[in-house]
Amino acid sequence: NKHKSCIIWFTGFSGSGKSTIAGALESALYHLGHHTYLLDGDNVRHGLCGDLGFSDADRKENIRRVGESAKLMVDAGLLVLTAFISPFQAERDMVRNLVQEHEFIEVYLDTPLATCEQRDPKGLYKKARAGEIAHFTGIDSDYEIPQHPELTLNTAELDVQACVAQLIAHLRTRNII
Ligand code: GGZ
Repeated sequence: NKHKSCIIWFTGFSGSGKSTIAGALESALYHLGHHTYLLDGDNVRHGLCGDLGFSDADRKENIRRVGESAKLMVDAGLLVLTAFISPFQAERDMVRNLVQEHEFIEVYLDTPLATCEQRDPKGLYKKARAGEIAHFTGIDSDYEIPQHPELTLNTAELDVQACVAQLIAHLRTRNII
C-alpha cells in the first residue's frame, strides 16, 4: 500500500511500553498493507551495537547508529518504527535532523516511572535498586523529557489498542498513510 516513508520514533523509560506499542502498531500497519521495519534493542544491541553498553557515551552512539540505519530504511521506502529509551534530547534531535521535517514522528511514552517499576517485566528495576545494575535510566541515569514530541501517550491510562488507534489517526492526519 502507498505511504510516505518516515521514522516513528518511540522514546520512554524501560517498561514504558515502547516495544509493545511499536509491535502492535507494526502489526496494524502490516494488516493495512504497509511495508514496515521495527528497530529495537533485540535486533540492534546484539549485532550493529553489540560493542556498546549503557554509559552516556555508548547510549549516544547507540542512537546515532540506529538513526543512521533508520534513515537508510526511509530512503528504501519503509515505514520505520524504533523502540529505544533514547534518553537525551540532543540525540533525538540529531536523528530528527537526519531526515526531512515531515519524516520524523517522535512518540513520547509518558508512562510514570512508578508504573514502569511496578511492571518490571525483566526484573531490571529490582536489580538496579539493589545496586546490581549501574546507570539504570530513571534510577541513576538521566531521562530528558521530550520538548516537542508529535504525540504523547500514557500507557498507564490507555490500553495498547487505544494507543495504536491514536497513532494510526495521527499518521492519517499527516497524510503518511
Ligand atoms: C536502561 C537497560 C540498562 C540500563 C540494560 N539502563 O526493558 P528493556 O531492558 O528491554 O529495555 C532496556 C534496554 C535499553 O536499551 P536501549 O538501547 O533502548 O537504551 S538507550 O536508548 O538508552 O541506548 C533494558 C535494558 O536495555 N537495559 N541495562 N543500565 N536500560
